[in-house]
Amino acid sequence: MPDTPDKPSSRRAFLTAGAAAGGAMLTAGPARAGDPAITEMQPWRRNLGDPIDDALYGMPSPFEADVIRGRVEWLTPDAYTAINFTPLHELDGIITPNGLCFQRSHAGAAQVDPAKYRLMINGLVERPLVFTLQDLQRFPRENRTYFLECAANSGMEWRGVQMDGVQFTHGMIHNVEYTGVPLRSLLEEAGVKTAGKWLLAEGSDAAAMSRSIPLEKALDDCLVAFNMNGEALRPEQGYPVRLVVPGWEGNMWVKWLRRIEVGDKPWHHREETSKYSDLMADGRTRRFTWEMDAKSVITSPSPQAPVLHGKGPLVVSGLAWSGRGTIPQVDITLDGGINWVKARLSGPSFDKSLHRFYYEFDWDGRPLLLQSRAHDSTGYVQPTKEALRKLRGVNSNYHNNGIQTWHLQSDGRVENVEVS
Ligand SMILES: Nc1nc2c(c(=O)[nH]1)N[C@H]1C(S)=C(S)[C@@H](COP(=O)(O)O)O[C@H]1N2
Ligand SMILES: [Mo]
Repeated sequence: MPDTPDKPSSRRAFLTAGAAAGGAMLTAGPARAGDPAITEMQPWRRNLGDPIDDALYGMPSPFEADVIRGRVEWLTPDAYTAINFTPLHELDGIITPNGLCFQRSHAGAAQVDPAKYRLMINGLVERPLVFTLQDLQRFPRENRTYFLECAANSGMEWRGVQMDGVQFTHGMIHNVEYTGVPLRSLLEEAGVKTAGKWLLAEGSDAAAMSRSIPLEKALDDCLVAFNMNGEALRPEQGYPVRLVVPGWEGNMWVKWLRRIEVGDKPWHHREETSKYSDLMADGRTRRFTWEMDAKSVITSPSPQAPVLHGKGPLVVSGLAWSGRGTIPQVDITLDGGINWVKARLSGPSFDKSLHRFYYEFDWDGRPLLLQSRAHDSTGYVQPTKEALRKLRGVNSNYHNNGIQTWHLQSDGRVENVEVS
């Protein structure tokens, strides 16, 4: 096994070791005489760049044009009841750029006029209220970074390997800094009656998405959010206002939020009965499985991010998260789960947010079975797919947080596989 990442070799150590071994481990090449990338005058040195007003809303470099959300045509009936996936293999750090956040919508992305936006709170309240967007923005607001994961993320893998990239096995997730008002503040304004124990959150899109949420969660950490990563929500993420339900399945994060009804029991609507419930092997159904269990995945190398540089220093990069807290530890194995070492976490460790991990080592070019395993702050450890199937059978498409295996081949290509 390579050295444990608890004491990762520094860049300097790489270079010294490389020099000792005759340069074999250097990551940088020697200066080659006549390299045209150095000797030739490139157009960007010879000519002026683009006028600064050419991009009043900035776009990525044209060389990054293939870093985009992805569709799986056979997965959903049409382009309105559909999903596209976050290109996790192209990203680093913990924040998902707004233009790359996966979208799951049941009736397309509503285009809501903010001047006509209204949020109603009704039901078991002292004072039924209607808020405009401006009204919401006069409450004290908070900034919080949370992941949103669809309960169906990795659902296509329940019965075995299916998708050939981390974008499609794990890309129904994004991680965003939200600005919003605690739902608690709005409920206090309306005055929840003693009998009020549940909320119905309803969207104003043509799908009229609606979910029951226990009052306890609403009072704890839910946000009525209007900004993502600093700017206004994108239309596909619920502009101008969406509900943020930290750590809980994405379906409950109602977009284009129009109404919150307070009641004394859950409503048992479609998305919490026939959908987003987990059919077990014995025919019974797990319901109200709101919390997202701890999970992790290596984003690079992965099938869409093969190793192109050959053997030598290799950076393994990945993501870990838990709907119940933070991620104090991620383990890595190179041999399909026989030996485990600790990964190196880098970046902020926010509650119910993505965490970024790395593992650096010298790859000798031999085939590897790469896996990552998350531990969360409650002590829970991410299970194998085998253990999950034993517990829950294979009827469900939801809440698959099993350990992912990537087979790194000698030529650098990577395959989605399972080990048993
Ligand atoms: N109003 C409304 N809210 C909605 C949905 C929808 O179709 N309509 N889809 C839900 C589902 S199933 C998920 S997984 C998340 C997806 O959020 P995103 O589009 O920002 O990724 O939004 C949820 N909120
Ligand atoms: Mo979802």
